[in-house]
Amino acid sequence: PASTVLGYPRIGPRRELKRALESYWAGRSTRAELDRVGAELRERTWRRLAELGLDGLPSNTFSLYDHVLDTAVLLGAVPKRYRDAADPYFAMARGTEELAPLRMTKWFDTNYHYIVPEIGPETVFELDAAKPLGEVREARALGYETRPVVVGPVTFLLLGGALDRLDDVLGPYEELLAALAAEGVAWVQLDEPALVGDRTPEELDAVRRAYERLGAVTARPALLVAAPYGDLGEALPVLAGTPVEAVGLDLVRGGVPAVDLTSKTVVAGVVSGRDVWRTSQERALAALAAVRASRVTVSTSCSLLHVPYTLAAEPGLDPALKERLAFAEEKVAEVVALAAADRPAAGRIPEVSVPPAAPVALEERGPYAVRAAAQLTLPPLPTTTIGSFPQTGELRAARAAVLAGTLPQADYEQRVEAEIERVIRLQERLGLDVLVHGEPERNDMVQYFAEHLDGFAVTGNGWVQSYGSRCTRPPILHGDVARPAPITVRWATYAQSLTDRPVKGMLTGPVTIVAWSFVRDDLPLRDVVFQVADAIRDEVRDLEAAGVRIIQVDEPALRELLPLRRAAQSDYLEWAVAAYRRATSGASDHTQIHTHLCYSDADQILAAIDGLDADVTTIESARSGGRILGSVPGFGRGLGPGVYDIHSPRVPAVDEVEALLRRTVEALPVERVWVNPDCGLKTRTYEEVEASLTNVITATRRLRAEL
Ligand code: THG
Ligand code: ZN
Repeated sequence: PASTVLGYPRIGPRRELKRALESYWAGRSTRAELDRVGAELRERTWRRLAELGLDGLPSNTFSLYDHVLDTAVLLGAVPKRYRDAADPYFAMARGTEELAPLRMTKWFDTNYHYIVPEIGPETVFELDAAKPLGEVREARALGYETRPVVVGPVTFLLLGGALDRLDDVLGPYEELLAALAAEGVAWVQLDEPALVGDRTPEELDAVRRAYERLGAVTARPALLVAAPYGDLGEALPVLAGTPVEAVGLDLVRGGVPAVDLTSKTVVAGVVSGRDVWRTSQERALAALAAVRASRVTVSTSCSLLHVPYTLAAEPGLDPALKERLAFAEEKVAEVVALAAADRPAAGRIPEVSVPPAAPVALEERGPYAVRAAAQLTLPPLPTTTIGSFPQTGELRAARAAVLAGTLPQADYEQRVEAEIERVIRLQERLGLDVLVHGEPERNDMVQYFAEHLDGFAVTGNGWVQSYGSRCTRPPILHGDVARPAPITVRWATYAQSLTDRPVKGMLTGPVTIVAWSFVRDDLPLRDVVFQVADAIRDEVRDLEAAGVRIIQVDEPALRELLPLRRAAQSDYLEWAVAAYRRATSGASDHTQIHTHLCYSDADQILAAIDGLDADVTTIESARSGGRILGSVPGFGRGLGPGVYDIHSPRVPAVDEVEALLRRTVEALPVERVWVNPDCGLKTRTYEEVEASLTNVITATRRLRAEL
């Protein structure tokens, strides 16, 4: 069979795009220089894919910021207010002095974030095909015929909350197909990941109408509708009934469908684009053999956007582990090899099933009322922060110098201590009630814990795009997790030694550590998360034993791992909550447990947040003034709805914070309200942080004076 991939990383093997973007944004380089870097990266990708022997090369998988934003531009969905900006594309992505950016949120159940299309009744869809046409021509000039990739109409509109505009948006899609055909393009790929979630009959009808209409375009490329991240379920027969020539199936997460596809090409995603493990040839070949289609093309389950470029850039990884791994280039090679291999006769796909670990009985903490009475006494409306303070360039440079061997570890630790002292003094001066040490020792919280736990490996260059120019280096969780020694205790106790005010211990929760890592697939995810929970549980106990009275265990990714299908959600939430309680229930009643959750779309998981049973929950909801959790029956514990948005450099006015706090204490019993920013302060400057927190404390004092 033929071979292809649904998409490819685009940040550059050495994050060339990140550098070029940040230099352009800072005014240090021109748009032409940025575009040149983009062109180089595209050329390099096509050349590499061709060298590796891949038949079907995708194009338009490159993006300067985000492919959903690219699709909005393609369709003319650029809100009016951005059109006069110096650079409307980046104005939408990042905002300007005058304009807030478009909203950004998580892409399905991944750690990638996309820009949410803003589609209103005033939106006029109008094709601007410059980018996909440009990439097709660019590749052709290099000698490559490509298959442009575009987000499909149903997914695009569902992401923008505007499926009712289907008839309007299909016009530009039809024109796009015609324009690509005129350019001599043979295939186009429309990505429809929204179809692997639960869809209503109306939404399925929209799928039918969309692909009937696009199929009816007289002169058009062949259509591949790709559905990454899961099983198409009831959407597959709908798609199969339309004139599309090919469907892309995720056969890693989804099963081989029983649906008869003998009139279609199946682009069989048998190589996972979501993990870093080598593909089992046996399983992949069996899946390929089981597909009933007129033609099968071997492919990845989704875009390779979610994995690093190549293992070749990881000389530091243990060779035995490396044997088990495949990054993007190695996965392309697997696709090519599978396409060349002989297909066995249709057989059963070998199951990998491991019995889940037996549940362990853990002692539970006392009821909230008992705990609250035993915990520290604080002033009403206690003020605190989420944990991180600005990461200075000096500290990042110092960490790099330790790695390079040019700075002794002891010198580095002294610098970390100096930074902790500065953060403690600042918080004392500002008048915060519950202090933090500021986390200067952590590059990324997940990376930091992974570096200190057994069972994880960290990469040197394994960058994966999170959003725009921002990347993370997900650790690889490959073995049994254990905590060989306390991790955070020395920094927490150092910070506490500097002040009489309580200092919170800061930990990351088990679900988040796993969600932001590449995880072994030979154990049920639940069991892996429980292993991490047990390591965190040990750390909680050690912090407590060292005299720390408040411990925060964050779970910002709790929502992210929520399965896309409702049927699987309650099981997930049950074990995710159990894992959190396993991590925290070793604390005695007099230790106050805090948690922090990012992202305001918490509505779907409110009961689970309640189930975490934390004494205090801080959550990103600067805009909803405590409405969210206050409205949950039974959410009777401490709550800190963020009083300002740290994602923007704007300093909130005292009156603004005061008004928000007033609304909060009207909605919630005042003795349960905490006052805090809505997220960590790591990406802000000290200047912004000082100004913002000063205003938060002034506002809090005004309210306190009335109590
Ligand atoms: N850590 C991890 N994943 C995350 C977040 C995180 N996913 C969700 C959310 N937070 C994503 N946000 C960011 C914010 C900033 C950065 C990355 C993801 C960032 N990264 C640095 C960069 O690209 O320059 C590199 C950081 C490093 O040195 O490790 O700024 O907090 N795992
Ligand atoms: Zn947060």
